Amino acid sequence: MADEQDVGSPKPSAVEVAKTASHYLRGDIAKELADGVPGFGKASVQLLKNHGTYQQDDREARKAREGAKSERQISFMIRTVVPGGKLTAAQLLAAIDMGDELGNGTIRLTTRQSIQHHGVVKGELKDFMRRVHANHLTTLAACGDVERNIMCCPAPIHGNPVREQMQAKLDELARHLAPRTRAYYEIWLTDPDTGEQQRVAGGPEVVEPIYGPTYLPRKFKTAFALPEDNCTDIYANDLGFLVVHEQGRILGYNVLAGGGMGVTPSAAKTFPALAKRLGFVPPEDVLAIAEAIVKVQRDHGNRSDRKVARLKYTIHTMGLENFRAKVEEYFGKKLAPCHPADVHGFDDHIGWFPQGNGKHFYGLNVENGRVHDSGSFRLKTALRQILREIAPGVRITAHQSLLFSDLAAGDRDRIATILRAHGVKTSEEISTVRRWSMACVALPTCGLAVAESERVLPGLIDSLEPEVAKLGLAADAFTIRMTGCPNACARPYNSDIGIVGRTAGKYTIFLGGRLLGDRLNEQYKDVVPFEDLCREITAVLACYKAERTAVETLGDFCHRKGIDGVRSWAGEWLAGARGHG
Ligand code: SRM
Ligand code: SF4
Repeated sequence: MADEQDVGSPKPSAVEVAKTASHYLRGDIAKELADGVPGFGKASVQLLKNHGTYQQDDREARKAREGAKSERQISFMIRTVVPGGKLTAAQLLAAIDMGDELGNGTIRLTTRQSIQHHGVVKGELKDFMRRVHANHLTTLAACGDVERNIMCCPAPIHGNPVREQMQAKLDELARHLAPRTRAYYEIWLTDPDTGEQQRVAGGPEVVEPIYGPTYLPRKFKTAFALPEDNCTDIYANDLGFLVVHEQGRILGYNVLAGGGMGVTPSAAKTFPALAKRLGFVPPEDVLAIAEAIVKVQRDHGNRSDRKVARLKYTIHTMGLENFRAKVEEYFGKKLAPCHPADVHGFDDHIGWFPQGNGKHFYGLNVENGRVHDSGSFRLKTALRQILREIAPGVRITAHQSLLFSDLAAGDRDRIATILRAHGVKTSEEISTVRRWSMACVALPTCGLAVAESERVLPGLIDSLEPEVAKLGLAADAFTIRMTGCPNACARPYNSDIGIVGRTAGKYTIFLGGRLLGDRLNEQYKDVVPFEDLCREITAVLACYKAERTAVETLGDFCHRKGIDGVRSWAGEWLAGARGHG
């Protein structure tokens, strides 16, 4: 079965064929789960994504075994849905335990506020899903051709009705767009002894009132954000709800549609896109407009070529006006024009803040979202202690980090003491450049990676830190986002500096996006060896330092000066012609 590669064929892609035949995502998963071999067949591998799991093999282990021609060492990545990133201390503790007992001993906080586990073997998948369910979470629709984990600003600020109502709306929408299939409960949550399901959806048979039997043509992502705080990167989502508020009251939401980052450089028809401003809805219409847009994508998205099946391509093909008209038809009324409100701020919520009810919250920067113990760095053990002894509320940010809420004043020192005792820097002790950096998973687990990301970005930041300090830019906030391939899981195409894997050990550098996430960056240099990245970026920063205006951010400066202008200035700097090379 050719999976996501079908090009331009009018016949449905192989994934569509598998979904159609699956009877609401059942397929042969249950049968193959019990067949005693380490992996699943091709159709099941595709269907399993909708259940939140990817069949993978450790690519390094495979390489090491190549001579022996042994079988692939198959294991599974499992993603858990965490709407708005909101968890309890007990839930995060349980997730850490599951990583130790059934996974590879780590957990990964993702760029969409959810949790990934790696290295779960087939024989333990069912146990894993049952434990996720017992932890009051699910993996259903964490991946696959459905609405994914919906993002929302996680700041746990009390007494702010705008934030509270936005977060409540997210919960409502997440429930509304969740798949209804009972397949998940049948396959994963049926008691092996009694045959009883842990939870049974109502009704005699599965009906997917929103998705229908073939679900969506491709993944679908939604985020909520505030104009003054776009920490969820709303413009990178298929669907965005930007809160419009005045005097502590939500007037409604600007609806944004058609954002997405992934590209296939060899396919010119693919492109990253920022979401387009579609219209304005009052709060009571959020569910209906979301459903209308999802259904337009369901009925008009490309089901033969998965490379151009995301909503951004549907809009591109239909044209924005035709798309809006079609959405209005499904919505049953005209959309009001967008309110002028737009994003103008961004807060990663890292550090110590009052939360509005006499308590505080603390944002802990987790480098690239990886929770692990390694040598003297024991973040996982430190987290266990914080979660057990202080039992804070927990939020995952869209920047792969953690917020602890409901803290008393004295908890600040307790947390710092626990972190330091485990070799973990507090958020106040890390550099600004590290704080605003983010990398995708990439090697060794991601089957699409062409270059390293998570494992090499910390080293790159180590080398950049002294250069940034020498230039006097240590306090400047700019985003550095790295990915191991152009699929762009760390959203590199709207960052100040994007570093995208091109081939083993080589990267493309992009410049000119910005913290606000409302502008795409442009290619600056291609096929740059990893070992040259620090020098290349330092040259750009030197240019910024020399020629910026007093108020300009790095991205705004690169955008104003132009990529060619930066390239030529930095080239002279690198050649020593500007005295620092
Ligand atoms: Fe992603 C595929 C990891 C956020 C765009 N992404 C993958 C897979 C499942 C690889 C695969 O298909 O075999 C990666 C799993 C690797 C592993 O071993 O864990 C993977 N994506 C991730 C995560 C874990 C990166 C991270 O470091 O946090 C993020 C999980 C989010 C979540 O919790 O749901 C993750 N992926 C994103 C984002 C960012 C976002 O959504 O805000 C994007 C760009 C936005 C977008 O969707 O356009 C993103 N991932 C992709 C794409 C390209 C999609 C496209 O339309 O071109 C793929 C490949 C695909 O779908 O064919 C992909
Ligand atoms: Fe894998 Fe590419 Fe996504 Fe990184 S960007 S996790 S390498 S698919």
